[in-house]
Amino acid sequence: MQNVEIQPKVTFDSSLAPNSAVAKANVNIALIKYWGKRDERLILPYTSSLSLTLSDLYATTSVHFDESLSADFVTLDGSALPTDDSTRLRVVAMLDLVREKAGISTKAKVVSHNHVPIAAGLASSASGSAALAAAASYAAGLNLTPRELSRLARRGSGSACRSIFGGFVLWNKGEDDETSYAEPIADLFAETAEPLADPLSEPADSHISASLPTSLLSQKNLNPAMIVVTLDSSKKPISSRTAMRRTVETSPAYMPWVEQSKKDLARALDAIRVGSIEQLGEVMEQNSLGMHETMRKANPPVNYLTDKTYAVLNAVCSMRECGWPVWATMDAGPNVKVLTDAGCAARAAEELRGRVAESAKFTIALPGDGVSVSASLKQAAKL
Ligand code: 2P0
Repeated sequence: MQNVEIQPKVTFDSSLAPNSAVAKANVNIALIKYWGKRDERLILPYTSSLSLTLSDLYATTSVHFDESLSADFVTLDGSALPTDDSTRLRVVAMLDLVREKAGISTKAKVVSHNHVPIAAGLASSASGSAALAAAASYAAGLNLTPRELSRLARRGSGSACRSIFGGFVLWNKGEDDETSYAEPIADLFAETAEPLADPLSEPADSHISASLPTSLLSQKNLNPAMIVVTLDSSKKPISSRTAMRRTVETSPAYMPWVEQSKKDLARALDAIRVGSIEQLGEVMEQNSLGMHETMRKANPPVNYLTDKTYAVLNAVCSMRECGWPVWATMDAGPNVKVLTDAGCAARAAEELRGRVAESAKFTIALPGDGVSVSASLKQAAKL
């Protein structure tokens, strides 16, 4: 099977009317997780994280700054959001950041659509915040670089900074607002020159790119796919923002996980470098289980995983024992994402379906592109 061609960068179309823009951003799944902030206002994380942006699961957002508006007007999936709605307040906070940077006070109309089926059980905050940051900054005339755009998206929702880019993406935790941003692994691998002395040594904390080699770097042998196993698509009992805070404040397992996460990240980057899906899958699964362990030890405990989750996990493990290249990762919910090779994803999904007694929905997702801002999206997005 051929590698999937993806466009990791941001693409802009300069034919948009002044004051308005439409952006499309894909969801991303963390392979090495972001869990916990050391600065809540700036959304600076304790750990660097690594994700895969997925295709065909995305948000589209249009922003129009309009002098005739007396307040920001926000619609989500066709419904106008009430003034005190928490999602609307987060949108307005992002608009305020953009207005401050652009030196304007004009109110905006924001129209956003999730093209992530609710039944997929995937969080849409990353794609939604990334699309909003891209559309709003473009409409306000800010000529942001992709890195600046990633930093801006981070302020809306941490994981959104990764949805700015396509393919494998690294979020450097950084030290401050300026140094905490995501970048495509494809760039990282193309830019750096020095070989790694020891691929398992800890990466430089805030700037992992500095420790990555160029010459050996190739993603040729990796054709990743994600099988999304949706067990439950209802709203989570506790928001990830609240659960993260509680974990940082009360879980004795949290700081050890932060330390382990540095090693996991180095191992995952090395796996991508050498094209080993086995190594990537193993470290991804362990990192996710470790994150959930930190939550279980919080006070009071947070438990997103259910009996159904464990049933799928057991099936994944038993498939692996039979030689299938499948590894599981779970986020702030009971659903399971299974990393596999795209060449066998359809067969692996069928095999897994046969082994899981629970009723579940199976979706196969391939790597997707970075955010795009384009006039032609307007029609496609029905905005
Ligand atoms: C991640 N998650 O790395 C992790 C793994 C959930 C589990 O990022 O508070 O919506 O807006 O920064 O980005 C979900 O958290 O949280 C998340 P905020 P976000 O994908």
